[in-house]
Amino acid sequence: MKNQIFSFFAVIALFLSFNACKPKNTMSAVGGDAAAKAYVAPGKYDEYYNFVSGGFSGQMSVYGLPSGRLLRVIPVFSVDPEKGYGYSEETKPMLNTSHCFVPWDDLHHTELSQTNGEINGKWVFANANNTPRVARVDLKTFRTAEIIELPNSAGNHSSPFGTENSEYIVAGTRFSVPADNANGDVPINTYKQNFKGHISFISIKPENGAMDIAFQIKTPGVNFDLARCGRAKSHGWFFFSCYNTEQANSLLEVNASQKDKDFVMAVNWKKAEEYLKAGKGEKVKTKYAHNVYNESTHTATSEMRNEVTVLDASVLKDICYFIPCPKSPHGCDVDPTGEYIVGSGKLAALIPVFSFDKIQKAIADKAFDGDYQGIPVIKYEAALYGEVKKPGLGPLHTEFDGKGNAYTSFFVSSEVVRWNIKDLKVVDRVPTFYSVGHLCVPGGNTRKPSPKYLIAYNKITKDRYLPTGPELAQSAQLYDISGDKMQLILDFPTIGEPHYAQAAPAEIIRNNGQLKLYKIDENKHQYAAKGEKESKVVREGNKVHVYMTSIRSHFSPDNIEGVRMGDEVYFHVTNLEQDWDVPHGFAVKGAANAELLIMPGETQTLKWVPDRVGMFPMYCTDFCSALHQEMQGYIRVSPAGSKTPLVYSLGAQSPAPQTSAPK
Ligand code: RUQ
Ligand code: CUA
Repeated sequence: MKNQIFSFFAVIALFLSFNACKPKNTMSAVGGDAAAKAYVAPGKYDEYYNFVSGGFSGQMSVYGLPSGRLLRVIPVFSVDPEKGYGYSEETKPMLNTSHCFVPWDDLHHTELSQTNGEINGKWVFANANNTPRVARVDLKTFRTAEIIELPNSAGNHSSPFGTENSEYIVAGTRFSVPADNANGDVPINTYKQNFKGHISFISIKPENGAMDIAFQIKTPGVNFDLARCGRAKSHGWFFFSCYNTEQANSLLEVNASQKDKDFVMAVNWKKAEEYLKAGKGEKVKTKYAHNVYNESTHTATSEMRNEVTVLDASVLKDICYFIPCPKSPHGCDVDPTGEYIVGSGKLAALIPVFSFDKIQKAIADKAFDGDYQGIPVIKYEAALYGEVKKPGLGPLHTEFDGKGNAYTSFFVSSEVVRWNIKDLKVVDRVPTFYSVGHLCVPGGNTRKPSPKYLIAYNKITKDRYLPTGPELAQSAQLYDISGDKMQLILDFPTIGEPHYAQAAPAEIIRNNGQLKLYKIDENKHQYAAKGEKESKVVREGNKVHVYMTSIRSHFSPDNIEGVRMGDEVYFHVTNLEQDWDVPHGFAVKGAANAELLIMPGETQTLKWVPDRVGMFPMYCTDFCSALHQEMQGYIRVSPAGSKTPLVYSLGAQSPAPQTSAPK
């Protein structure tokens, strides 16, 4: 034990000392022509969309590249008062889970949908790490369209990673835990007996992206970290990195760093599909939420599911194989040809590159080193193509340029290293000025990368920007990788901690049929008012429904009286505009949630429970015309039981006699 603790401290000391050696001459890092390379003139469009995870902010942000300009923040797993997401009655169900309404999560990875191994510009998927979920964002609207919760999982880190035709989005649990239908009330130190891993295969409907958990694979209890699909020749396979094969349940920084090698798990998902068809899956009771936003009713619904089909990898012997991989692997990346699988051991001094052909041969020859809890372990040498020697310290993630090069991030030595996949020689290295995490080459996870830029997303910030109190700006760095030497051309700050990001050529997304507005006559919202004539106020017991419209520059109605203490008021605001980019906002004094931001043709609802008698102004929050400041109104609140009649009006200097009969 003494020895182990010593080696543990030695490793930590190594980390700390490298961390501390910040590059000294940061000013000279950017050459004179760099600014021109990242410059996008005012009014000109960027070449790429970059979808960046927001980490603990729970959202995703969209940047233009090469400018690094922030174009949009897409709320996914966290409420967002800027857009009313999670606050409006229509979007609240999106954040429902089997636990309850969960307004926050930790979003680590983004994954663009693909056709034939190339980005198709339809959807971008994202994972919730804490309360395991996968979301689908529609790239016609840049909005979260669907969220599915993952049963039998905890810490959904190895997620969401897609197959070449988005047949599946795959998610591996970080924490192994007792399955949902097993007794979880067991001593924590019974990990080895009671804790299991689960990998979810979420099917994606090609027509509309609809998600469903097709099956899960049950594995021994380990931590799954990251994953990549096989592509081209290895299509039909999936590769996951796993650590804590020691199955420790405490002080993992020591106890899960014991073994020399952990595993990459190779999964034959085509085989799993066959077993599923043959009825080899077990239907298991559980509970998980499935939330869908309907674009014609402008309303999300949340449905609770109670069953999932599980294939047991220790019984169905030929769907999962373990490949030894040094040491606590993090990234597990597959090159554009599908032949090379790169494992990045955080504590390893080399990078192993596995060969898909050799893995297939090893399986055929049964070149196994026994098994790990019922899963065959392929001999390291039998799967290995070769090792990159002395590449750097703390390898994390690898991307590819499609020209035979791989790019690996090194957290400890703070650099990006370019190496040749065939001869495994280091070709170039460039400092990152931060402790770097993920990398992104546009299309770097596809058959056809677009190898002009590389972006490094940084973990531990150093002082590259003006200080902002105890917390410094999170950051990304952009490199030009088109030449022989990688060149840093831009730093840009990010929202939340960026983890993985993907980028796509702008044309693919710009021309995907972007939605400019919701057609008013296709609005099927239950409480839509499709013209001012339809605007009204209706009392149903203590619920008051305001069918309100907005158009430049007034609400209808804009005077409401007869609301009483004890009422719940629902403002259903329909934006009657039919021009691109003319949203209206809505806010009322004392509202305990957020504003609404309503797109042209859309209906959104704000629930408001008045807390006192008096006069409450409401107004439009989005500057919509020269008379935006005139876009306002009043609601009068009377005491409970008062006889003030319910009246509403527009343009009347005294209340119009449009009393609506109480129901
Ligand atoms: S990661 S810690 Cu993707 Cu390197 Cu989350
Ligand atoms: Cu509508 Cu400002």
